[in-house]
Amino acid sequence: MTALQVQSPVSAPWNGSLDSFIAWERPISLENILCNIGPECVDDESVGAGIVLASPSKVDPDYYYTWTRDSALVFKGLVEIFTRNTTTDLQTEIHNYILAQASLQKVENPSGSLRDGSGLAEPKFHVDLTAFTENWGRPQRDGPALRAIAAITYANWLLEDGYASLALDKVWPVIQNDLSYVVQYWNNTGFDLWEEVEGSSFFTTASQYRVNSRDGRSSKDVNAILASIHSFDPSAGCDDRTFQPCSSKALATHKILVDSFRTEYSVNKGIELGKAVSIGRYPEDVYYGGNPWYLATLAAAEQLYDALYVWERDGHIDITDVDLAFFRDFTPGLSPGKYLNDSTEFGDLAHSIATYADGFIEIVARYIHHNGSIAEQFGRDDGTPVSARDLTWSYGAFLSAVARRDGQIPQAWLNPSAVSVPDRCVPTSIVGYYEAATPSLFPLPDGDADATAPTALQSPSESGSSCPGTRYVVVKFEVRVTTSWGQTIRIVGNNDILGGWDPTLGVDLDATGYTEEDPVWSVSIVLLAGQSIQYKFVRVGEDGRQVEWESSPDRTYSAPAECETAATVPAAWNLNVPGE
Ligand SMILES: *[C@@H]1O[C@H](CO)[C@@H](O)[C@H](O)[C@H]1NC(C)=O
Ligand SMILES: *[C@@H]1O[C@H](CO)[C@@H](O)[C@H](O)[C@H]1NC(C)=O
Ligand SMILES: *[C@@H]1O[C@H](CO)[C@@H](O)[C@H](O)[C@H]1NC(C)=O
Ligand SMILES: *[C@@H]1O[C@H](CO)[C@@H](O)[C@H](O)[C@H]1NC(C)=O
Ligand SMILES: CC(=O)N[C@H]1CO[C@H](CO)[C@@H](O)[C@@H]1O
Repeated sequence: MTALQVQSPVSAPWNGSLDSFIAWERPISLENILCNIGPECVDDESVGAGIVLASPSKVDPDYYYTWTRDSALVFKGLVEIFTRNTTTDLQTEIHNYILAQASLQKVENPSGSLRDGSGLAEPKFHVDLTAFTENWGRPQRDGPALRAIAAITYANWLLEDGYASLALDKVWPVIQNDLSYVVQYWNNTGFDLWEEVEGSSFFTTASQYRVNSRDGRSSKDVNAILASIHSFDPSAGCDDRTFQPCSSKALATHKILVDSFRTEYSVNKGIELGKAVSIGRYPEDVYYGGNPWYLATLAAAEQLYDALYVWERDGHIDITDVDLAFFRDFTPGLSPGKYLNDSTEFGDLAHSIATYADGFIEIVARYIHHNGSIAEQFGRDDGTPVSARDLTWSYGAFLSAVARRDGQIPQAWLNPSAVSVPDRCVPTSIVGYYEAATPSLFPLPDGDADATAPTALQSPSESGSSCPGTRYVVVKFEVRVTTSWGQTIRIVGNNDILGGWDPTLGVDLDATGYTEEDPVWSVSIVLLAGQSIQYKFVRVGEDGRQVEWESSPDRTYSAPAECETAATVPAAWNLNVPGE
C-alpha cells in the first residue's frame, strides 16, 4: 500500500450522463463493499465473517480495523438493499454481521465491558475481533445506537416476513444491549464521529434520539447533514424537532454548510450559489491537508433527494423565514409561504433542486478513480483521490444517495404517538439490562415463513409471565438516608450490574430529589420480569473509597413476573423489614 494514492483525476466513466454513470458505479460500489467484509473476498483469513474493514489501507492511513459506526451505517444500507430485493445474495452477510456484533459486544476493551454496558461504546476493534488497546478518542457513543438501527431494520423485515422467532432469538439480544446503552448513557459526553473532539455531538445525539459544543470550531460540520439523512423518516414530513431533511432547520443548515466550502477549496472556485460544490467534514479540517470527502459530498445530495421525495409526495413546499435563503438561491425574490404542486414556483424549485442535488453526484463522478474505486477524500486543489483507498463508508454513501434519488426510502422509525418534546431537557438515565448474546448460526432461510412465529413474541418462559411482551421491568430503588456533601449512595448486590457484591462496582444512586425534609436517593434499573436479586446500599465517602455498609441483613427483591413494566421499591437505610 502506498501513501497518498497517486491516481488520475480524470475519470473515464464520466461522459456527461449522470444516469449512465450511476448505472455503471452502482454494482462496482456494492462489489467493493462486499470485498471489504470478511471473509470471502478479503484476502486475509484473520478478518472475521461479517467484519467490515473501514478500508483495506494498512498505512498512511492505517484503516485496517473495524469501526462500530462505519459498520453499522454500511449494514443499514445493505439491509435496505436486501429488503427491497430479497433475491440479492446479502442475507448471509447480514447474518454474519449480527453474529460478529454479538461477539464484539462481549470483548472487554479500554472503554469498559458489557457488565455495565460501558464497553459498547468502544469505537474500533482489530479485524480478528480482539480489542484495540492503544490510545484513541473513546468512548464514542453513537456506535450502539447506529448498530441498533441497522439490526432493528433487519429485525423489522424478519417480523413482517413471518420470521419472528429469528428476530427474537438471534437479533433482539444484540439490540437489547445497545438500546440499554442508549437509555443509560445518552446524556454523557463522548468523542464525536470524527474522533477528534470530546463533547456533545449533534450526530451522536440525533442517532441516539432515533432509537452545543466547546471545541474551538465554527460549528459548521457535515455531521449535521449526516444526522439529518440518517434520521430520515418519510412519515415525519418536514418535522424540525427530528431535523428531517426537508425541515427548515436542516435546509438552512445545508445552505450555510455548503456555502462555507465554496471559498474553502480551489476545486470549488468560480462555482456560483445554487450550484453544487465539493464538501468536506468542516471548514477548519486539516486532516490529510483538509480536503473534500466523497461521503460528505454524497450526503449533501442525499438530503436534497429526501426533501424532494417528501415535497412531491405531499404536494407542497412550505417556505419559512428560517429556510428562505436556501430557496432564494434557486428562485430569487421568493417569499415565505406554502407552494402547491400545481404552482410555477413548486415546479421550478423541484426542478432546480433536483439539478442541484445531481450536481453533488456529478462532482463525485468526476473525481473518483477511473476504475470506479472511491477513496476517503479528494484533493482540494485538483480533485485527485487522497487518503484511504476503497473506503467502505464512501461506497455505502454512494449507494444510499442514489437509492434516494430513485425514490427508494428507508423504514419509518418515529413513534407516531410521540408528538411533543419536553420543554426542558431532563438528563434521566435508566441502568440497562445487559446480557451476552450467544452467537449461534442462523438457520439458512428456506423461503418458508416460520409457522410458530407469533407465539415466539411472548415472554420467555423463564420469566413466568403471562403477559405477552412483558420481558423487562424498570425498577426504581429509593433509599432515604442523610448524607453529607461529597458522599454517594450505591446499590451493590449479587448480579453483574450490581457488581457481584464488590462495593467498588455496583450502581450509584442519584440525589436529584434529595431535600433536608426528604433525603431520598434513587436509581432506576432494568430487571427481567420475575428476576430476583439480593442487595444492600452502601455509603461511599468523599474520597470515593471509604465504604460503609448497611448493618441490616441483605435485602431481597423479586421483580413482578406478571404484567407490570415499572415498580418502585422504597427503603430506609439500615431498616430491612422482611416482606416489605
Ligand atoms: C455515456 O455513455 C453511455 C454508455 O456508457 C451512453 O449510453 C450515453 O449515451 C453516453 N452519454 C453521453 C452524453 O455521451
Ligand atoms: C434483484 O436482484 C437480482 C440479483 O442481484 C437481480 O437479478 C434482479 O434484477 C433484481 N431485481 C430488481 C427488481 O431489481
Ligand atoms: C399534487 O399533490 C397531490 C397530493 O397532495 C397529488 O395527489 C397530486 O397527484 C400531485 N400532482 C402532481 C401534478 O404531482
Ligand atoms: C482501482 O485502482 C486503484 C489504484 O490503482 C486500486 O487501488 C484499486 O484496487 C482498484 N480497484 C479495483 C476495484 O480494481
Ligand atoms: C452530554 C449531554 O448531553 N449533557 C446534557 C445532559 O443534560 C443536561 C440538561 O439537564 C444538559 O445541560 C447537558 O448538556
